[in-house]
Amino acid sequence: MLALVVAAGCSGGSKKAHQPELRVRKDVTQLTEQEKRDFVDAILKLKHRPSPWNPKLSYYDQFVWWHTNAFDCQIDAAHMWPSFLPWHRKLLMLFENALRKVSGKPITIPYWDWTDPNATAAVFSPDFFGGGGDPKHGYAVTTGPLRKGKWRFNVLGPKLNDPYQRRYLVRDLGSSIATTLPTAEQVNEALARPRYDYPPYDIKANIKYSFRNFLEGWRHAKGMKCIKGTTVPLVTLQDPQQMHNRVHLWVGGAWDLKRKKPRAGSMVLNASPNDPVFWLHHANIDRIWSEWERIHGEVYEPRSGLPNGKNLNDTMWPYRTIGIETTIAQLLDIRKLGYRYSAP
Ligand SMILES: [Cu+2]
Repeated sequence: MLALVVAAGCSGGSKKAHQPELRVRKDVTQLTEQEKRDFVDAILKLKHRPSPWNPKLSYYDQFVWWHTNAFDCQIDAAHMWPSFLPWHRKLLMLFENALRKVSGKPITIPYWDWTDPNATAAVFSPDFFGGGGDPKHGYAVTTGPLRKGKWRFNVLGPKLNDPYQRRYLVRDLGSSIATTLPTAEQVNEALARPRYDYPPYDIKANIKYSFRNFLEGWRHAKGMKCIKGTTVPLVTLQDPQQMHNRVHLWVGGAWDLKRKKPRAGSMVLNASPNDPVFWLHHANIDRIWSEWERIHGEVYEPRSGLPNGKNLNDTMWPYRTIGIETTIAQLLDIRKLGYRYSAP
């Protein structure tokens, strides 16, 4: 459980200590038709296998459950803190291993470079992840392998976060809330941030210095609050969120903003991994982090002072609950973890 299963095979016949071959996560535009089919098929399979950690959930839904419950105030593991990036890095690794296990194929998660219109078109094509929602059908996705009737949600966030409790994929690509995706210039701006994170190490960390908060995308935040057991960022949907957050908003969309409970698509909710685009988006976020690390070094802060699960040498929820004692420090070097990203 602890050790990462690295792709089999070492290059060369040398008996000297050799480096295992690195897995390569490709740009979505580099995938062959067969690789696209294999990726989607493996996702569909995961949805029908039981989770090895909780027999009540499917293997796929286990990941949705973890992401959703990471917002529990007692846990508060995965967002609005420096642990945002390592937490999702570990989640992607477990998800990638799960895809390999159910498919028996050397699958890697492709990344969606949303600064490239060709990549965006490839992601939302009918033979891959399907298109946007149909406004005549409540913005339900009605095309592709994840369409309504084919792909059902079993894990939903609390009503506070997801008042409509829909069980099918809802998207409104590029709607009024976020009409454009982040640009390559903005990615470069992120890469130029001098520090991994910056006090107070949360949603309010100064984005002049904090790479993590710049990339996570909180803007004009007033803080965080525990409401009915769930950590809620004190921002409004209308606030111009950027980078990672903006991509979630661009895919999901939000409308009827004047309502007390505005409607928002699946990617905007705490249970956002219900839209498998989540994985391609987060692979890209992880790739940008690895780029920043290449430039600035594998540095993480803080070393101490934050609640458990957020400091350099802490283990993280939920991984520690399934026997994975990996610390944040052990998640900083992707080559040591056995993978790299291909150039776009
Ligand atoms: Cu997330």
